Amino acid sequence: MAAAKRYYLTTPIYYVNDAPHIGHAYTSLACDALARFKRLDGFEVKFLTGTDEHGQKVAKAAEAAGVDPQTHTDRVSQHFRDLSPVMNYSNDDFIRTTEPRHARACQELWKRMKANGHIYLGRFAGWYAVRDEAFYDESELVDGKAPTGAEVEWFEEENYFFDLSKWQQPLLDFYEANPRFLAPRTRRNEIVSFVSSGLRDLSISRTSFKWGVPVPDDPKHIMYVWIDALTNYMSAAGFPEESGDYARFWPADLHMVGKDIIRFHTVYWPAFLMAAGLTPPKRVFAHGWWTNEGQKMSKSLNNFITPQDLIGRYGLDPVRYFLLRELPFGQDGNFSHQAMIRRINTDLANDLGNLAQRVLTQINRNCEAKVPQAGALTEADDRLLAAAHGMLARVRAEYDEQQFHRALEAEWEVVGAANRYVDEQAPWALKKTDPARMATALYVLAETIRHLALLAQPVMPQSSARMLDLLAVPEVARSFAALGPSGALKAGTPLPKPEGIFPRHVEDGPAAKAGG
Ligand code: ME8
Repeated sequence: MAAAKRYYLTTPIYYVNDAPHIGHAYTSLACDALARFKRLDGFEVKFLTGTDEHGQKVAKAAEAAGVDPQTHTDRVSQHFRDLSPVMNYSNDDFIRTTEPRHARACQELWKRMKANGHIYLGRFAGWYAVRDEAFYDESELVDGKAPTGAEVEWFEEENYFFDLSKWQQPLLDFYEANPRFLAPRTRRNEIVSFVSSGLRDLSISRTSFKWGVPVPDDPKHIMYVWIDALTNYMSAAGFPEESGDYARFWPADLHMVGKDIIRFHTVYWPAFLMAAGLTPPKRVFAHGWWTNEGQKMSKSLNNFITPQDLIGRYGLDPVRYFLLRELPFGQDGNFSHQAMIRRINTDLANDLGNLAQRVLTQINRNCEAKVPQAGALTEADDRLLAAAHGMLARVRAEYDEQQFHRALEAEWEVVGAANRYVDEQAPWALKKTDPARMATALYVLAETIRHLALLAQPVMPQSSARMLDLLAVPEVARSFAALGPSGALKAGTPLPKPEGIFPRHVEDGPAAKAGG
């Protein structure tokens, strides 16, 4: 039997200090599209997201809200859980770091690192930024603040340390031996140069507050929130149980993260795992940062875009499409309403929507609302069908590099080719003169639309499903196994009455003024 194809991918677990905004939604959306792609491509997928609930930052947010940390985390974590139905995420699990399965995994990881001689007790004195939950060297401070702009405070206490300084060479060897581990390339270079410049041992416990996982055999210490947080990827797989998901899914295929937390994922995390004698994940991809109409999104500017706002205004699938199409994945980019409307009206309404609408309406009118019968194929027919059949290989390669915008570009090249074909073949003009040729051209177009709809499913699940409904493609024929001639539409299949799927966005009312 062929080895099972499995794929385990994760989002960061989000801090429960605030409600989710479009930045959080973006990371999870990219993972959702990839998870859906892999399932359609025959993989058994585990797609994990969740919330990061310990540490000083969360404890302070609870204090500010005037509630105990558990009440606070229960409340805010729910907002992130509720995002799944709002954004139509298909995550298989949602982990909270306050769950018992998580504490157990953290303690086991700690014990293994300790048993292997990589944890020791010492005294820490240095600068700590609660907002980043990170330590900084004196030499890294800029005008008395962290390089990220976060406030730092002097911090001195007895802590457990991890011997990170010993992991410089093993990490460099690991990056060398695993060229796919860290992407995109610019981030890889950044991390290699950071590690090459030398690493210091890392303080990994706290005694000054209690909101965390207790250190095994020394419960006056709690674990540093990043050891705790990173371990979520294993606790959700059932570690340390050797059976079940852990055996089937570890090492994870992909941790998707924002560029702000790449150091934790590509330096600390593989070092912790190697120290515990465990296998690091296969890949970490760090994407870029969204700004809002040119400005950084922040609490002080109160300019966070929420997914709910966007969806209310533009609809879910157009928002999903825009976010993954507009930015080259990996780069920073700017959100603007103007760009959003342009994508909706051009790519979706004019290009794909109009193609489907024109073709399906003609089939409905001129082919008795049934899949037409194709006759002999011309060179132009063969060319368009070959483009449709060739999409999977290209799109798959782009998904495997997390280049979602390029995958969509490849699909829209075929949309463009199909629209040119409609204009050239002008099937509506053949109704009287050459109905057989008209039927063939409409069949070729319907087949092309079937391919486009199947491949658009990961990014726009609802709209693609409606397109496939209009082509009477049964549920069982919607995986990528149905791409190509083997799953071709059958002549004579009755089709439902066509309806528009991607309406143009027309600004009206006060939103128009706010939108710009
Ligand atoms: O860092 N643009 O959680 P967090 C794009 N708990 N992505 C953005 C963004 C923006 N403007 N703002 C946030 C933490 N993100 C830790 C993670 S993982 C073991 C622990 C996304 O709530 C991006 O993915 O601060 C970033 O890495 C993440 O939200 C940070 O979420």
